[in-house]
Amino acid sequence: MGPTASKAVRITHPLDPLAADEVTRAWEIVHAQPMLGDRVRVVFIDLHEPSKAIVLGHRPGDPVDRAAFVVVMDSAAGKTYEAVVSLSEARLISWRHVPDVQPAIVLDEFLECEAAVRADPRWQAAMRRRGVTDFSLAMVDPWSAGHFGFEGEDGRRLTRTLTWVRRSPGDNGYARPVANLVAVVDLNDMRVLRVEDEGVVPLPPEDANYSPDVAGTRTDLKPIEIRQPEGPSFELAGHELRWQRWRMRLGFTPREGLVIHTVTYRDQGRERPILYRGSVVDMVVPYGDPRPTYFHRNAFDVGEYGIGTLANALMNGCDCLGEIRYLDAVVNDSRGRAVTLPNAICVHEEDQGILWKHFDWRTGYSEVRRSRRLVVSFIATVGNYEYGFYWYFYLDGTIQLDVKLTGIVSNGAVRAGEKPPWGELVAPQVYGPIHQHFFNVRLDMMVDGLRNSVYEVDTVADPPGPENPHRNAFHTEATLLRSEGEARRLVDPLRGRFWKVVNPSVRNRLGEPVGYKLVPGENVLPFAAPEASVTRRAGFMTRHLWVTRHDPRERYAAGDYPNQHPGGAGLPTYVRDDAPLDDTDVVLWYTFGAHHVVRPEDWPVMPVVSIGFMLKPVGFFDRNPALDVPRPASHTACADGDGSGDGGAPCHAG
Ligand SMILES: [Cu+2]
Repeated sequence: MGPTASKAVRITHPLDPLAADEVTRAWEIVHAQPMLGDRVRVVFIDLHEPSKAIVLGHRPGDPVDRAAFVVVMDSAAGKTYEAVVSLSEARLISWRHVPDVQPAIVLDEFLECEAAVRADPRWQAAMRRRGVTDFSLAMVDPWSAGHFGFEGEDGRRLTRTLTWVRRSPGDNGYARPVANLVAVVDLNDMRVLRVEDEGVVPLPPEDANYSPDVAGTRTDLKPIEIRQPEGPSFELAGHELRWQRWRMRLGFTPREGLVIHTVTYRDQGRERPILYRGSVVDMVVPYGDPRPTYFHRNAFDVGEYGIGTLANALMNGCDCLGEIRYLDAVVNDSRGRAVTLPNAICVHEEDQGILWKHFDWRTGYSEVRRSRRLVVSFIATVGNYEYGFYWYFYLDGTIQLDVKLTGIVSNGAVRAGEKPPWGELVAPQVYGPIHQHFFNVRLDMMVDGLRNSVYEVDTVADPPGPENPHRNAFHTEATLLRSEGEARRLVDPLRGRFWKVVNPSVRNRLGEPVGYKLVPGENVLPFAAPEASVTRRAGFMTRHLWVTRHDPRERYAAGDYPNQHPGGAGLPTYVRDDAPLDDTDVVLWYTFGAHHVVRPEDWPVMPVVSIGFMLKPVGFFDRNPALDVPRPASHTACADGDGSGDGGAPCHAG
């Protein structure tokens, strides 16, 4: 990855992500600020999103006013600044110093930090004690430092680095964790402050490579081909994506990666809004081992590293089958240059089994339809882990987000015969501590308009009594979440709990307000105590659902600057004013946690684990909106399509 020449892209919509030349121009304007010294690092250059009124009022051909939001560090002064730049007028709109924060760690810092640690004599001595003399084979990962109140750390920009060793330059170095060794680095001075060595543990004996020449290739898997001879059913025009009744815009930011904007579904000639903006706005991975080199592992991969900047170029290996269209993503580097990540966003369609079916066993009449989904995805590599973010749109109005976790588990070395209580062995003398991955997705809803209300719906058993003589009765109870304080909720699968976003002013043909429900998937709560640093810093993970009244300044679940933040920022602060929520512009923030008890089968590369949730229409449509999906090609061969009951064989397509 490197800076690319800026090429002019025609901007047609206020939500188009910044083009390369816009990133360059934004930095040219900010760079001219006299307050900045010579040593600066640009953290994020992002679209400064216009107001909803401007976006929703935009008509094709209207002029587009463009602005960028820039976060920049003066490394020499240890100061962080935020700028808003008008690209249309080529001028600075605002400029402010943000005191006492540490922005995300940028890619250059990764590389410079590794070089600084490798060159440090104290770290070198510790490596020699472990029998390692070729320091070029060491991989030094700059784990975010967290906030533990240690003396001398306040106000410094820090990482706590962990070391692994390759056997040779192409080797998987994560096979050989260096136990008990942490180098604490000041990133502004790019200097190793101290090296903590808790004692030598031998390097694990085995390699963990996974290329075909090591792992072999099975030969009995016959090809599967997905053919779409007439091309895909979607249309991608710039960043606007249309598929079936769906229409949306695709965005991308260096911090969040993929953003889904202005999702609508065309229903009986009406274009009906559902979601104004959706993205994964933060995540955190708390680890359960209390010992040195482990306790501080709680990476906020979105807010502390900028997961968009770490997106894979899918030209170098894509998991999608069929007719694929890609979008490049433009991010910035630490010098303020535009970096184009080729093929960062993948768009394609997938067959998804059966959509609906009924066989009339009296008449032999059968109808069946196949489900298909539109997939919009990107994959990011954060050190040892991969995260794939997959948005799915279905023919029946369902939206789904799946996060796919893969890559290499974070690990440590143990002595032969030793097994720590806080995790599992994955290979001889390699240990994977128990941990969790909490994601938070921000869903700025607009179900048939901006004014919505949110209900929690539980199923409860009726009490015994004359109304319930057979004691079988149960029913749902919907509770309006009246304020931000009330709307801090937990999942409850034993009550069949879901949350429903309705538009009280729009009714379906049955007289009920139209709605979409958030259906939780697998979930869990954190095990770190309320007083633990990570719990304070990632307050969002203590509740599965948060609802806020829309405020354009409230964008990130763990706050604007989670790196080294002492805690309390983000959602716990956003809801402190307990704003009323009924019939207003609401934002849902859903936290979902993957609980990872590491397995030997996760080694050396972990098979994908999926976690996510669905948004499903509930009284949004008057009936199943997918009745008109055409029959599968094989249908007529097996169904008695005329309904005469004269003996067509039942169809088992699928
Ligand atoms: Cu994991």
